[in-house]
Amino acid sequence: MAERSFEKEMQSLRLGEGAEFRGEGILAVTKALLQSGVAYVGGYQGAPISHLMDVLAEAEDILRELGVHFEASASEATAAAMLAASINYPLRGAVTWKSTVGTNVASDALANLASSGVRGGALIILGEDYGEGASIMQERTHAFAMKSQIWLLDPRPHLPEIVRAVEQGFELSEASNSPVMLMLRIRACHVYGRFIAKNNQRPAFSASDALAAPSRDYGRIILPPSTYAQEREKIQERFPAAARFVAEHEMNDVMEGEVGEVGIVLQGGLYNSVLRALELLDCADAFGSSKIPLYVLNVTYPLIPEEWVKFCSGKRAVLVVEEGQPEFIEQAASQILRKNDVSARLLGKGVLPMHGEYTVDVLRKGLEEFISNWVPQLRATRHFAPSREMTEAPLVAAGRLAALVPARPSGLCTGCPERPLFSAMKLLQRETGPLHISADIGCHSFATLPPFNMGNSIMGYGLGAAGASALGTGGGKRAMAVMGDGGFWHNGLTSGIGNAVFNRHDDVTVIVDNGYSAATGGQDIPSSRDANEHRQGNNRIIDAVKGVGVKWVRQTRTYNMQETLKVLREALYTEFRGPKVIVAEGECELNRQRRVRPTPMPRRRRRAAAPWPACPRARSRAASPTTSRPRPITSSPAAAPPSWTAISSMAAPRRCPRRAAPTARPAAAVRSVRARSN
Ligand SMILES: Cc1ncc(C[n+]2csc(CCOP(=O)(O)OP(=O)(O)O)c2C)c(N)n1
Ligand code: SF4
Repeated sequence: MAERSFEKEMQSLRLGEGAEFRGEGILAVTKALLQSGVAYVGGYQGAPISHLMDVLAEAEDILRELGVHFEASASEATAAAMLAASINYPLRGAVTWKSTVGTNVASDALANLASSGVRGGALIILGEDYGEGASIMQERTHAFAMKSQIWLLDPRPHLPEIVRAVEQGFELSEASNSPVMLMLRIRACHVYGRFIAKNNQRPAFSASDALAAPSRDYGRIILPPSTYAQEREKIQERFPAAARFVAEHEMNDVMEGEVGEVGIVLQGGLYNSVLRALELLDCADAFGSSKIPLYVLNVTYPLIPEEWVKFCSGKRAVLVVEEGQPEFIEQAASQILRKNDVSARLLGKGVLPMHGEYTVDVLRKGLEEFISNWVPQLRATRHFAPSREMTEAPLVAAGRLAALVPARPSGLCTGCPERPLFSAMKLLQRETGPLHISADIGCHSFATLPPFNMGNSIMGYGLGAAGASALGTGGGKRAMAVMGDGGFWHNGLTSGIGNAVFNRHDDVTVIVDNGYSAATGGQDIPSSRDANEHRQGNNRIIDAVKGVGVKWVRQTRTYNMQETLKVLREALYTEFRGPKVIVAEGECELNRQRRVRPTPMPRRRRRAAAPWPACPRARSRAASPTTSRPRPITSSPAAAPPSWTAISSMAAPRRCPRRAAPTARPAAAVRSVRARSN
């Protein structure tokens, strides 16, 4: 269940030639894919492209009308492998995920794809989660692009530019037989704007065309000796073809300025912030006219030496604005300029910080230093309008704000089913002393923060159980691991649970079964109880766990803390040797509110939601017999998995019958964690 409905916006995806499209960057990407004759699309949710997956899922009817195949992939590796269809056939395909984490997961398939080369355009749309507000370790996609020779687009955050990047991305891919990455920063994903639409196109070649006449070429398979030829092809043919395409189609922008002696080279994605910083220094206006010449790299890999030489020749100094480290572009630029005897002084890191997001404030400081040192005449003529400085000054100084407003660290929503689970784990440690807990990615990772303060490490999505591997057989106190249901299906079933069985671990894994990929906005996963009509949901976690050989499995309701505590205690002290898995059920409260409250969300597309009895007494009468005991899963489970309503009636905590029905409660009472952008 996606966080919000895009039903209204869906209409704009049908706009035809000449109509004006207005909307968010993410939606523009979807429209551009349809205009480009894409044949198949896949991906995995994660900020800042979760909305793209939501939009695509909601646009599934439109995609089908056009003959476009869409998949909510099982993982980023699955999505990347999907691009194999473009190796042998002129099929255009696009996939999307959060980078760099998703790119890490996908990199095996990506490296093989880049070696094989593609016939049909292969576009990888990446949500670059770097900087303030990012939710992952701070790294750059640039390194992946260079190591596998995948071209990297970083367009200006401006809708016509984003659309152009999608359309030209496919063409570039086909012209150079290489995959292309389209990097979208958080601001680019959510920027609003407009562009003139074109007609949507059915794919020129379809999957059925491919299946009717399968094409096979050993030269495209990543085994020797093909791989040696592919490596040569990459360098001798594909790289020059890409550089030629970028130059001939003027994918990068040069903006002339008043002063010819200096220049600024910047990543396209930083254009809006650089322009604003220059404006604050009175060196540009809000409409894009800069006194200092700009060379905007909408393509950051490959770089085009001739363009650099042309832009830098005759200049005394050039500043490279490149966010993050290492300074790949600056290093390459210094080589280009040195080899071509261009004497312009190259500046970059040092004037600007080596790490962290280049916010307008950071850029303004760096640009001010650059301008003062190299074109002081611009400073001498500048006159800051006092009103402008006032606008940028914080309303309340940061120090005072800290004293006035209590810090609000991330935390689980009010009413979150994971709260009682972690409370039980905390109570358990009063008896056992501190336990080693290997944590995972998802809402549950916020248990590492107050008030729970538990979780010793996080190794990646779905890797909670694997993160406890080295401690899994030690004897004595048992290690514990936590894993979300999303992470479980993404890879945890094999990397964690299957591995624990195979290696005879003796540890305990708690799988948090809240029914959704909750932290990313509530997308459906294979065990979602009411997955939409295009997906096969309700695949039970306990069945999968037993299927890979776990003998000790228990289920508990998180809201029933006594039951949960009992199961946890049993798992830690049982004589049973082998991995122990506890499936802790409790529907994500935020998504539950969306499910039960009356809402204009397009329900018709979903399977009929389970009825929600207005009165808790009626609910308990309707429910199957309640038990206050942990339910060992030793025999075959019931044929039909229970709905959320039925589950939430089992062993539910007693509640006052006079309490208002959930539908009457304002949904706003539950604070969204989506703002934390996972
Ligand atoms: C490799 C990777 N892919 C995607 C993400 C984005 N992401 C962060 S949290 C999350 C969903 C977690 O779902 P689940 O495991 O069910 O935990 P929940 O949030 O529901 O508690 C995803 C997909 C990521 N961090 N890493
Ligand atoms: S989104 Fe759902 S699972 Fe996540 S903290 Fe909120 S209620 Fe809990």
